[in-house]
Amino acid sequence: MRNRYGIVSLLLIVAVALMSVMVVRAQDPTATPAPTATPFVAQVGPITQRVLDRGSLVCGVNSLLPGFGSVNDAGEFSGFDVDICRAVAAAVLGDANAVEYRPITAAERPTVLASGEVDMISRNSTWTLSRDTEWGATFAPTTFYDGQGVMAMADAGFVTLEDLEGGTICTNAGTTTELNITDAMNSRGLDFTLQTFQDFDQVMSAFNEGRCDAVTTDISGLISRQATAADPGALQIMDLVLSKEPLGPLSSQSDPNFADIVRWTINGLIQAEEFGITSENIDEFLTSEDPNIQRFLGQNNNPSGSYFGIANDFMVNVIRQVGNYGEIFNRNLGPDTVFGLARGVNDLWTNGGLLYSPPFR
Ligand SMILES: N[C@@H](CCC(=O)N[C@@H](CS)C(=O)NCC(=O)O)C(=O)O
Repeated sequence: MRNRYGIVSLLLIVAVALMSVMVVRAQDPTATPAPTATPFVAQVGPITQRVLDRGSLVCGVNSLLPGFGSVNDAGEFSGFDVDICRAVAAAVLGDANAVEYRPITAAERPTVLASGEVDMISRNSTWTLSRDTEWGATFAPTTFYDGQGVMAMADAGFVTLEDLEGGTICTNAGTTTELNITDAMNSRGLDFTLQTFQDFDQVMSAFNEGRCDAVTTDISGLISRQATAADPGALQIMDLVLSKEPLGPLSSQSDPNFADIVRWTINGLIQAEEFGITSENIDEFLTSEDPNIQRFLGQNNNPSGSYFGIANDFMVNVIRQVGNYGEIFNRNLGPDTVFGLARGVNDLWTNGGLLYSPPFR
């Protein structure tokens, strides 16, 4: 009994002591104020600002990879990676056509990113640890999950890497491809000669002249080259996947605001497909009662693009002018194109693929 009174009195003493400290603090003008939530104010970064000032986005692209990035005789660029540049221009400037394309080789990527010659790169680029750090890059979410393959003449009848022992394999310089093929051959104890060229046109010329027994690069690149060759049936993509090649856009890590815009534009393309919002039906969704869709499209005073200091309804511009991820894929690479690619792993997570957007909230 006595013990219980003791505990109660001790608790009372502690409570009174705590209250007096709180009263003293409340009266003391020098005491640190209790933290209160300050409203978030978006800071537009230097790359976003220069895009806004210039009125156009400078995008580093491939000009030699039909389906992903190529240029026609009229100087017009098109392809899956090119559409990603267009989506970012629509997000920042409200105009998907406000893009200056800068064709770059694989090896030029780190230099043009560091010099600020381009605002971003969308050029079949693999996200790796060393590039993320050494290049001072921020990679956006992967837009195309790929792997490295090998292509040879169909009549050579090559099936495994062992069939290439002692041969010459060709690829382009400054790529993940060089290291992957070297690892794959060395780990099997297979001798070979690696010959690299500045770009893939040169690789294919050497191959067609019989100076390479096989060429190696991303499977998407091989499919592109095979589909646009004079005689596609003469070429054979071997049934091998040598590596993981998660391809996507990148920008300089010096501007996290711009990198966020690129990141959420890609997420938005994926999310739009998941919601079933397309360039054709976007207007019907503007009056949607669904709070998730209102937030996504920045309707009904819900913040969206305002988080980055750009148009609050940035995703409306993107979807209306460029379409959702599925539209971009199908237009450039899908069953109705010469490439005839199936979605495979590049499908939404809800269809068994790897594409998954974090929530817009
Ligand atoms: N994804 C790899 C390879 C990228 C690459 O350069 N691929 C070749 C073949 S698909 C290419 O784009 N060639 C065209 C060129 O070099 O201009 C990387 O990021 O290093």
